[in-house]
Amino acid sequence: MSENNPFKDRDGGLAVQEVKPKLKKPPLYKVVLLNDDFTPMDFVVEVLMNFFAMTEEKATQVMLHVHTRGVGICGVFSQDVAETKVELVNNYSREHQHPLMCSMEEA
Ligand code: TYC
Repeated sequence: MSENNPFKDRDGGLAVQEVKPKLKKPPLYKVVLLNDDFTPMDFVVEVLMNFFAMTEEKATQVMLHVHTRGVGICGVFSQDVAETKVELVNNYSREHQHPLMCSMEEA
């Protein structure tokens, strides 16, 4: 019987088109620190260690990069995590009366 024959075309003559999956990967965001002339270097190192889980050595490297180049990456995160980090760092800096600026940009 043709119904049970796997080698026989059973689409009744219809063209069948493959559909691409519509799910996109969620975007990632870089969290960055900006340089300024007033925030003490020690404070920036402390922020990088406490909010971005860096060792003192890595935090010092990143801080010096920001100090000399003007901007540097603290890490790459999902939107929710990046927004939370930016908020926590900026609140912490304001609480300590430092102008340190943390922001995010799409990776
Ligand atoms: N430029 C600051 C100073 O000389 C140090 C500093 C580094 C400030 C990194 C902000 O994101 C920063 N004290």
